[in-house]
Amino acid sequence: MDDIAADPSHPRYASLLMRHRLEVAAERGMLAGSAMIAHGRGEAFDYLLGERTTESARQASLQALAHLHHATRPVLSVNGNVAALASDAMLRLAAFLSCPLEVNIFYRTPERMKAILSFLDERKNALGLDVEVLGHAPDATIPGLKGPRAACHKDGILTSDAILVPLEDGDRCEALVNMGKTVIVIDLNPLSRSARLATVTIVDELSRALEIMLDATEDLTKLAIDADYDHRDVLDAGLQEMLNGLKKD
Ligand code: PTJ
Repeated sequence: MDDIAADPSHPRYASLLMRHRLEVAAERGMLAGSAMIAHGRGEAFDYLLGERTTESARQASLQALAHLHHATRPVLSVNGNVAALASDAMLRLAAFLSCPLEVNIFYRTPERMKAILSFLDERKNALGLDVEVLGHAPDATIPGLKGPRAACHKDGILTSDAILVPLEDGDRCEALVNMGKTVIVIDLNPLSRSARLATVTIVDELSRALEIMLDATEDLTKLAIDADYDHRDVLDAGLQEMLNGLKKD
């Protein structure tokens, strides 16, 4: 899957690897037509961050994990880009949390759902993980949304109390927040509607953010929900890091 021509010592290896994963996913029919545009936008913001995890993003990732760990019914949502870029990490996180992973895509077609579900199944078997993967038989709708993008599972997204939605559309994020859930977004764009609306927003590249969360599962002693956590402050710190990056010569 990750057999790319570039050498791991290449300074932009991580970025090349992510692009390769998207190309493979596109060939398998997993991606939306606008997936590459969304990725390019993310890359541009990541460039401003210096393609590294900032202190505020690390703080947000740990807070996100604390919320998911202490939730009664956590769920991890997976769209086409997320499946392409970080299936293994999402499956590992779901295994740690003993929670379902639900495929929930914005540009929903039966073909794409099938392609993503089959890829996740392959990765789950390759990793030997026991994770419930939902999305195949939606039996509920997210209130406030219309059309196929509202479809979800009753035992998954609908009744979850905390949800991780990386790279999420603003409308859907708003609908999930309106349902009273703890909504955790991973989005490199600190100005996006999803980033502003969520309970916790991680302004970091998806695979880096997930790596931090997975590393943190090794030592649960530091994993407490911080009652003083200020979402807007942390988000603004992410934006400030980018502005500082622009000022560097
Ligand atoms: O598979 P589907 O049908 O659900 O569609 C998925 C996409 C991502 C195409 C769809 O949700 C979409 O159009 O998303 P947006 O509105 O473009 O938002 C995606 C956000 O994720 C943007 O703000 C990007 O900056 C950000 N982003 C893109 N790649 C990454 C990222 N953030 C973190 N890590 C990334 N790798």
